[in-house]
Amino acid sequence: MKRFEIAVIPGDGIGREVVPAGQKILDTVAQVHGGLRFKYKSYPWSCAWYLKHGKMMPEDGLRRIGDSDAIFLGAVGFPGVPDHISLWGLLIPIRRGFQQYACVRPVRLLPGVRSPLAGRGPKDIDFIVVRENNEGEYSSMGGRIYSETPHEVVTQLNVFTRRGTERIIRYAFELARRKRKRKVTSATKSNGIIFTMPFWDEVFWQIAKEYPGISAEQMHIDALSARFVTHPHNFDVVVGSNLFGDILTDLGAAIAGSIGIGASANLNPEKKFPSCFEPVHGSAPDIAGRGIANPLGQIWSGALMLEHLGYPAAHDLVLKAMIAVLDAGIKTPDLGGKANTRAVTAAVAKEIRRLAR
Ligand code: GGG
Repeated sequence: MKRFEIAVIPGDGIGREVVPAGQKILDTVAQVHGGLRFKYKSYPWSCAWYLKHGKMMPEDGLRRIGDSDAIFLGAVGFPGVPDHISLWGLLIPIRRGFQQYACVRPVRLLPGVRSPLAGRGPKDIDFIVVRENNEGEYSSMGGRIYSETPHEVVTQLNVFTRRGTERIIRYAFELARRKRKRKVTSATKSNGIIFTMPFWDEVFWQIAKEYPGISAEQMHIDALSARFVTHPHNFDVVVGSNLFGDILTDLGAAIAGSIGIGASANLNPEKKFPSCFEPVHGSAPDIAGRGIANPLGQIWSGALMLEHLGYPAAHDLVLKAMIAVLDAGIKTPDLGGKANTRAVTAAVAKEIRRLAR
């Protein structure tokens, strides 16, 4: 029996509703597999925790979860705590402290889901965005002087290291090779951003030479965003900086039907540290507590965790079950359905059991 210790951080808002759904599916997979068990340790770190303790997690938070096999996270952020406090107090320390430099986010229109793009079907939208996750525009370098005076000056430094840029671009090409994808598209903006982005382009083309079997292209982020809408079928793997990757994947989730489905893996590819699996969506305060959040983003993130832990067939099983449930019309309101979180989760679990028989 293989046992995995999972650090669970439900976080805020709908994170507290969809994380138990994801755990239920992981346990269902473990049951039908027979040789796999998950042991969870739950941590209450969140905005509510911040309001009590003045910080998002304890000083030794990373040490407490550092020995786990993976981290299963819901959503971070809630009204009452500024978003930069919650993000920099919890999510970013996890991503950086554990060198989770590759954020992998599949963009796939699943059968049974309608894209807002007219006439597009599952064959048209099926690609992966690789987001740099440790540096770039998400930097704490910069400052603010002469606050609240007419002379106020605010700067924010973008940080692109050679090591960080090379490793994320190489990761994207390696992923393309492993997944038998034909092309890697680089998100850039080297016409307007004159130091970091020409450097990003230079590294991209250097690394591209190492992969003669995979075609490469670069596109300015503005044009690339437009082409997600007009030509989504043209993409296989898209690699972008921290900010570009974040924005592109909200857009990606939207063209794939709903931000509620988008899944994400914050990976430490070397497996020296635990990786963290979380949906693309945030805490959705507008629907939190109503039991109608779409659990599929969290469930799919759990499937990515299974793949990372060495169980690709279990990943495929979860995806197959999700597709069957969507095809049967069992959907939450964000997808035009009437089912609640619990009903969708129960249907996926039932389908997993049926498929495994
Ligand atoms: N489930 C992920 C989550 O809560 N995300 C909130 C957010 O704003 N994330 C920004 C980011 O991923 O950089």
